Amino acid sequence: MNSIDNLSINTIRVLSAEAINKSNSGHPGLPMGAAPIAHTLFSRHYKMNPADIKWDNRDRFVLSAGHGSMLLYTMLHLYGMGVSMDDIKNFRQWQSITPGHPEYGMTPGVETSTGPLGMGVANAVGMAMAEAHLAKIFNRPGFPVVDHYTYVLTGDGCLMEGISGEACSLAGTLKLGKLILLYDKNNITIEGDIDTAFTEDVGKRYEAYGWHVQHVEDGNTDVDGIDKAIAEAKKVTDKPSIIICHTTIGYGCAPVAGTAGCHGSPIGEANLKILKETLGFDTEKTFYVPEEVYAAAKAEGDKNAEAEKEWCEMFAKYEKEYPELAELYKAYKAKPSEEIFNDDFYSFGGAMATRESSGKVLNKLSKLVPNLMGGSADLAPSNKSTMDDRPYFSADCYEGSNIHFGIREFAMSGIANGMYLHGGITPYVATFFVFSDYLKHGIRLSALMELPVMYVLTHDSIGVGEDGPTHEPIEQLAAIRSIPGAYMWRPADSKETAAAYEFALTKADGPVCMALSRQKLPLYEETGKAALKGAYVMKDCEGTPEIILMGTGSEVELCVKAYDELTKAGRKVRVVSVPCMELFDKQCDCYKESVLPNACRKRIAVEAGSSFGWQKYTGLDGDTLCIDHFGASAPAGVLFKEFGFTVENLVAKAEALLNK
Ligand SMILES: Cc1ncc(C[n+]2csc(CCOP(=O)(O)OP(=O)(O)O)c2C)c(N)n1
Ligand SMILES: [Mg+2]
Repeated sequence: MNSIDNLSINTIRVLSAEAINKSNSGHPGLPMGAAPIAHTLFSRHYKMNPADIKWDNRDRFVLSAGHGSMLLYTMLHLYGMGVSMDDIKNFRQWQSITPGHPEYGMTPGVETSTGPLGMGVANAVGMAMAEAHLAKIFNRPGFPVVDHYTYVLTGDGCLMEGISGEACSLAGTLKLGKLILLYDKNNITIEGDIDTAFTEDVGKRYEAYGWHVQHVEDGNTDVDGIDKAIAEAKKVTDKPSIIICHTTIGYGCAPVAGTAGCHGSPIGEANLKILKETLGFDTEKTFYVPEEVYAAAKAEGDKNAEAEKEWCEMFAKYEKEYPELAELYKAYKAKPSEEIFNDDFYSFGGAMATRESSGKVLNKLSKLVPNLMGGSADLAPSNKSTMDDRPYFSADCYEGSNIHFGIREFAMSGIANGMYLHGGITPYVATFFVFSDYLKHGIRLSALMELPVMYVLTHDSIGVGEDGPTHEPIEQLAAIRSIPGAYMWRPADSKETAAAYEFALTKADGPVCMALSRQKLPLYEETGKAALKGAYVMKDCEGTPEIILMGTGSEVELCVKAYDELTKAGRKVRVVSVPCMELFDKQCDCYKESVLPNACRKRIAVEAGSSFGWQKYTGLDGDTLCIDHFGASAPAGVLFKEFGFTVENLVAKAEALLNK
């Protein structure tokens, strides 16, 4: 290690600890211990241009151990990537761009929101998959248009979490050679020594996943060792790499080093003084960065700016040599044109299950949206989630765009988020709706980051029948509806399903979750683009209705049949289809009033799921026909009948309400 390395690393340690002291909250242990890893990566390998942080061909860096955010902010500051010294001083404060954990969209240079341990690893796997796919599609001899590494830094916690195991197992199978995981192995987590809960040989586990495994025994000082390991990892092109760096949490400050105490508490003034003295810093200077540290970082940035310049020149030649590919490259980065959502897109043969409709839509889109990429957690035949005209993505076929995720729902969601974050890919994932709980945190992060990832969630109710309560979604609709920014669709027919896709691909600013039926549903005249309002009048009466029946998905059919009966009996009835509550809630007041007029307070919500949440539309004077228990195992028809989803029961409920 030369003196500038030493000075830079110690600057990272001191600045991070100092900012955390100032905010009186944060996690100093990781930045102090992992400073050599971050410094070596940034100063010798990480390809990015501070003047153009979003350069397509930059390396991606994910700090999966998001609690170590101050390490990332310090690096972004030193390398001139949009974080000022004032931002550092405002760590964790109201409206600062240096929040407690890295937040995508809030800080330039933050590639994904991290903090939920392990999730960043799945994001990184998604980014590496996107890179491999795009490279295969676009690169030509002499034109490495897409050619970058994805680095992810984890602690012990990320590698204990199941999601990282799921994602890394898949990454091994896919031989993602440009994925490099840097493991800050300090053997400490919040409760102390990892021996109490984590004794396996992680290296051997990763070897078994098919990864290239290296150790750096002295991660505290051996910059050349870390450098060599990264260089070595880059040379291994047919396996992802893990570099296990043995470090000391809180390195540099004897009273706290190696203890869990410095994981998540500021080290305090006295210890900061000790840290500065130990590392040879002037204790009188605060928030101090030596000029030569800035200068070295700037020199590195300038070198990278040159790399982007060369890339741009190469791309200009590529545009001449491969004009069609260059056009396609631009199309991959854009949203699809609204014109593709035409009558043909909305035309279907007749009655079918909405999972079937979704399969048909995906196959239409396959021809219209070239960057569509996705798949299922081993349920593709049931989810109807395969694009028939495209190959599967595999180590031998990175051009493929169907994905076998394996039975790994949670990683699948994190990978899809990573693919979207990479750019150039429109991702979708699929599984049974009931297992949305397995990947729910991925949906939450899609929503938090405003990523319009599509979640194809089939077998949406007790309609699954014989598989019984473990497979019958009940509370899942309410659960996803409760996530701010997520769009929960439950289409009544094929055309509403098509609308869900149109919305996802053109307007959505968050995940679009589609609950799709296993069983056949009718095809209605009234549906189609009307569904883009979230809720709309499907059947109506003269004047103000006496009662409104609101339904979603398969229960719209029940509402329509009950409407016929009640209308015959002289009642003034309206049916409202509610494919997406969140979208309806965003409409103007006058539209909402036109669908659910204040004057009609007798309203019944009909949905084969939890009644939770429907009260916002039914109010105090309405009623629900829902399911507030876990269902049962029997043929679907029997279950619907036994749980009251019959025309007679709905008509009786309506009459009771009308006569109240
Ligand atoms: C999914 C998840 N579970 C729990 C936490 C709370 N948590 C934050 S950091 C941490 C310990 C992490 O240990 P390690 O990764 O080794 O970091 P270090 O203590 O070495 O900084 C825990 C349990 C979290 N952020 N995410
Ligand atoms: Mg640790």
